[in-house]
Amino acid sequence: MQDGDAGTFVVGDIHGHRDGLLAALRAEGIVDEGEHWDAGTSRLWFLGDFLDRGPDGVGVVDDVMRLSEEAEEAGGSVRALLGNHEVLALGVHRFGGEELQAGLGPRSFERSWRLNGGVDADQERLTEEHVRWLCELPALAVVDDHLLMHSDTIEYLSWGDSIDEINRQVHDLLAGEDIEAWWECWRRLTTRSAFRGPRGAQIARGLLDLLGGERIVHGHSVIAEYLGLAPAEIDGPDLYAGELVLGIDAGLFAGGPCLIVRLPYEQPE
Ligand SMILES: [Mn+2]
Repeated sequence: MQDGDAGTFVVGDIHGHRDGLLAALRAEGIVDEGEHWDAGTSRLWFLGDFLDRGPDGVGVVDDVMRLSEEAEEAGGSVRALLGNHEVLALGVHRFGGEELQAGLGPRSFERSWRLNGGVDADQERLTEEHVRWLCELPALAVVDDHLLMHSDTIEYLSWGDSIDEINRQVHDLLAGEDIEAWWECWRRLTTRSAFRGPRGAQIARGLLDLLGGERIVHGHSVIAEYLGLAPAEIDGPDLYAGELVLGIDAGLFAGGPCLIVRLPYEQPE
């Protein structure tokens, strides 16, 4: 990539599909044939969900950690948000099959992780360095007037009413050993579809007014399911809710493409 092409890019849920990610980054000119950062001063944001559902979640985390170092040396950046599957897999790493107390029948991180595409090889290969890096990921960020979030939910607001406060609360709970707080984090980040439906635009507007940014960009919810299509039929992100919200998860794990979206996104004619 020529440095005049530098920009801000976002990519959604990789879910262990390392080959699909690297192929998409090569096609966009963000990495070279040797899979090294080739995007100069560009900025690349991952919206979380590196782990589970696919063969090589830890390999994806390794790539993102490596690319963030390479990008920084080139004057660019690679950053990432926390996804619900990071909380789930880290919850298994920390609490294993420990049962939660109150509730509706037996619950543990291990049981939920198994039901949600957990991959044994990821647990075996998670190092303390990975765990530290993942636990430091922010839940939310505003970049170039875009509010970046993993999940299309307003449950983030249960941790605070500013990005700094929400990120601090999530960071602190992941630094702690309170299994109930961890579980609430997983549960909240697993909710979705807050900006769909007749009140979607109004809810998105309220969230932007509170947290900042002019447009929400999220992953987590596979576009094809809202459009009544198969994931393989998707070829771009989904701009909806009065153009206030951009969904970028095209369902790589389910046979969809790995979308790498340049911001600001402009809807094709
Ligand atoms: Mn997710």
